[in-house]
Amino acid sequence: MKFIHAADLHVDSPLRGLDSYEGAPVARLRSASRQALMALVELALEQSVDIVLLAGDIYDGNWADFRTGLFFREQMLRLRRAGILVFLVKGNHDAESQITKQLPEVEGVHVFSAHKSESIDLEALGVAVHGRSFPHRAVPEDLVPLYPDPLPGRFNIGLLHTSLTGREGHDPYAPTSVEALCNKGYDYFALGHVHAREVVRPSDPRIVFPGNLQGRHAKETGPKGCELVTVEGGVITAAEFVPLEVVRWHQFRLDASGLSSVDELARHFVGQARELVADARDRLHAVRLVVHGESVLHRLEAEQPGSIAAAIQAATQDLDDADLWIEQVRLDLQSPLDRTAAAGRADAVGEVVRLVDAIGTDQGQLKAWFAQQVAEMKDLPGALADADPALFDVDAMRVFLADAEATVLAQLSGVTAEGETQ
Ligand SMILES: [Mn+2]
Repeated sequence: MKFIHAADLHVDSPLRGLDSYEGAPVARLRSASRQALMALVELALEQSVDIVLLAGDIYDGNWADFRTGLFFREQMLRLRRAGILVFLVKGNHDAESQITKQLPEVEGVHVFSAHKSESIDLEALGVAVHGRSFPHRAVPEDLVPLYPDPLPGRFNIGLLHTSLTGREGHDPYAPTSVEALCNKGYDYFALGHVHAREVVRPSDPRIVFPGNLQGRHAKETGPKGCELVTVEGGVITAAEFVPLEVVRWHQFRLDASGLSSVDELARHFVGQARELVADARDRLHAVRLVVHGESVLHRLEAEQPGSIAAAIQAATQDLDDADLWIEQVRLDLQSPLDRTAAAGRADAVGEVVRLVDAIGTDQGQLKAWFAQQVAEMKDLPGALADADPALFDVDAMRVFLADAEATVLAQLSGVTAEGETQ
């Protein structure tokens, strides 16, 4: 007996803000959640699995129109025609109260009730599936005690949308503990909700968050996909993760230490980018890049803002053997100045470094300085202009201070012609 376990499909999840990125592959990004579901169906057909389990958040929210539901239904029919059974629970995003539009149900696709937990006994497969859907977006109680007892002589699977004991970045819904799951007496817990894959417990019972099927933004990085599990004689004999995403997100730090020209930067990036895509050439790679390190490129950027991002874009144009899109280039560069030596200098450079040291080592001064800088920026974008400077953490302020120092020093070095090693 073989089954697939997936969760958090978020089909047709809206991707906000894409229009602000020039050259963004908008159509490919928008269709990625559908393409990943189609890839899941193809895997199920190829592997001739018996069951597909979907552990909630199939939809991101109420459908904008019926096309979202019709697309999902069409994919379920492909499974149905191959005799594959589907079991699903609704999660917080697609809770019963959230999805107001309805379509005729598909025979062979079992949607667990939101009002009571149920068990489905599949005698021919030697499997029992237990589950319960979310009635509302917020489910504060532990649902596990309400799940039925295991059926004797069956491989018992619990299908559950839960934050478990809490996971960073995820709202605490249907919280429960590993201990509670273990005490239930099931063989496998097919969990959903947490978008990062996690094998919570490898066996007795096996407890898995498969992660989402397709990353939706730069914070959902790396391979995304489903679990493919084989059970023989009531025992798991194979379990593997199968990547299915069509767009892979990356957050990538490029070390620019010691690089002294945009050509060097471009060459360095091309080498790293080729490695990044090497094990998955057949998909789009979306990259959020942080360029860091001590480099005179900082001075170039201060003199000609946008230089580094443009050099990276240019390098990407040269990469005709990789399907790569740079979502964003962030900078975390330092000027290669010897600050200790500079602090002893009698000139303007020494004065700047001493002033920055004084501000940076006194949190009160640092906060006051930061608030003043923000107040002086008249043309901040709306959301940022309304942000409270007190909410920024001290480390973020220090990065901002170091950036200001480097900018001032870059300008000064043009006047004094010393302090830079170029
Ligand atoms: Mn969820």
